[in-house]
Amino acid sequence: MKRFKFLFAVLLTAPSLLAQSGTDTLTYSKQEVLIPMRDGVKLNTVIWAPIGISEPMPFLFLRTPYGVSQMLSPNKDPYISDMAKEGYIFVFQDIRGRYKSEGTFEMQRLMRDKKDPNSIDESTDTYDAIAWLLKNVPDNNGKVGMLGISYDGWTTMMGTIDPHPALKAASEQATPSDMYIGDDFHHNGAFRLSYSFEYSFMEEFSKKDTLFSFDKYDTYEWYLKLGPLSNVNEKYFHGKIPSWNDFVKHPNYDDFWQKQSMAYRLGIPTIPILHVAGWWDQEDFYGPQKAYEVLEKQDNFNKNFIVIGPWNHGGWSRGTGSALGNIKFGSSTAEKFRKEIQSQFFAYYLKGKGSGNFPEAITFQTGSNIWKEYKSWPPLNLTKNENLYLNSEGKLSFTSPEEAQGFDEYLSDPSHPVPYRQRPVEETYGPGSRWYTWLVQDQRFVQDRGDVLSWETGALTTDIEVTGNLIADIFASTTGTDADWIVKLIDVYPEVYPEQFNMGGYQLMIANDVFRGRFRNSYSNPEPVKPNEVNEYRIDLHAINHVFKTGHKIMVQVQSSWFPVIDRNPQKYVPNIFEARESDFIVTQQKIYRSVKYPTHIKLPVLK
Ligand code: PG9
Repeated sequence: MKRFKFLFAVLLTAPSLLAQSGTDTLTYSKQEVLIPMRDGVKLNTVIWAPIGISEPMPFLFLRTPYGVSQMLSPNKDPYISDMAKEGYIFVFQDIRGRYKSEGTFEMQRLMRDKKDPNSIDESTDTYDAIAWLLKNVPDNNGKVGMLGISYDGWTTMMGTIDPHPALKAASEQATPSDMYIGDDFHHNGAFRLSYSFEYSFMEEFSKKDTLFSFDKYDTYEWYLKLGPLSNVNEKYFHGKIPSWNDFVKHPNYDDFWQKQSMAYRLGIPTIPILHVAGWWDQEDFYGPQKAYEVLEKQDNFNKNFIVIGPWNHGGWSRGTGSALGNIKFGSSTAEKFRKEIQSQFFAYYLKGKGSGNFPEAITFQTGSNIWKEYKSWPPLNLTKNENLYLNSEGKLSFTSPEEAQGFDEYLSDPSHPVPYRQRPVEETYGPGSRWYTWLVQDQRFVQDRGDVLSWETGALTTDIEVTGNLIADIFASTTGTDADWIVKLIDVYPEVYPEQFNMGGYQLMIANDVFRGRFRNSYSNPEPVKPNEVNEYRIDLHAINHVFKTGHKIMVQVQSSWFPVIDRNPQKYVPNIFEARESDFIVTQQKIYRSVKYPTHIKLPVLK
């Protein structure tokens, strides 16, 4: 995540001093150096060292594609300022091919061939940088911690693979874990068009972040006019954006995506890792939970931890975290994370301070707005699965349907796709963008569309606490030969809500995801859907920890487009959607079943 783009630049020559006023802040010196890697490529690195401290200090190391020269002094950057007061040597590095570093950038570079002694990857770059720092930076205590958010979380994870022995702790925060299944570029095989288009251009057009220049403020309209995805290279990228070429070349879950995934890369954990995720992370919600899960299976020394809070992408690194959009949490959740969780984690493992008694999982339970601790994540034996069924007349209930033939239907028209957020859909990272809070937008903005179906419970007479993984079990048919199914689980606030008047009747998404029908049997070998055949789609809606409060209602919405964050499914099966022609996009009729034979439902882990 590019955290620093709104912060003003600090221009310094190396080395220099940054005087701080106040009694509880340290003074840091800044030095910018080029660190040679094993293949001779030099990586630009900024070192902020505390001045006038008598004991040797550990390093906190962050590696990023987003440019380190302009990053703020650690005691001015809210993400790390609490730790800056304690004293660390902060090291920020431009990864290969980005900003002032030499070499070539490769999006989430694959792992090196370990048989080739000259091969490199992000792990060897981390290793080489640490070796250099230990030798060349005075007054270090020989210990290194790594941290970072999103791409920088991913580089943190890469640093933990074959780690340098001095690497003693790491906190990956919102790392992507699988770009095909659940993170930035695809969800369940459905392509995240606007994000992937804009991000790949931003990173690969030049060495420095560059926003694509849209000729429309409302990119919904721009992407619609774009037409089939083949127009991207034909009209704009001309084959010059490597990641886009990879998207086109690898439409299915092949070796390329599998080898990128954490499941493929990670082995047995050898150092303590704190994973951090946000419930409303619009980019990498799946990633940190997956990385935690993969390592947890082999965590023999019990040092794999997870924290999940009420945040958007990186929301824990800035501000108080007492609200997200309209949603209030009643306390400063981000400040608590930085002061009481992140700082203490590194203080213990890098300085030996504190008890080291870290709970396995800490989550902020939404709805009730309280912090929880669990011995495992998701917790075992606390919940039982209860099914919430779609019923006739838009009703949702814990009773299964009795109708023999029940279904609801809508037309899905690729020339009039459902917007994923309220228009205008500003450029993702562009001025005035509401990208950052779209997951908490009031879903009433689409409820009246004929191609969005809703089912709702009555007002709840008791609180319902849901903790753990949700599955949507959808029975659906289409008149086409492919279809997308988007499922949203929504907390509907009471119509009159005196605690916060603008939340009256608010439809807050608690869980959601999209599934591309062609992948119902395999992500690697897609198959056409048979027109009018009823298929069962089991869609992972991921984990939640939420209390649906008394007086609220629960709602489920289903739709077949989410544009332009998800590309339009042509709805006529073509082997590669990136090569679909305009004429392949067809209007289809979708049916969602709610009958004895086909009881569409959401499986909820409800507190026993
Ligand atoms: N979500 C961004 C990203 C990470 C890794 C790969 C591609 C994109 C980020 O915020 O860094």
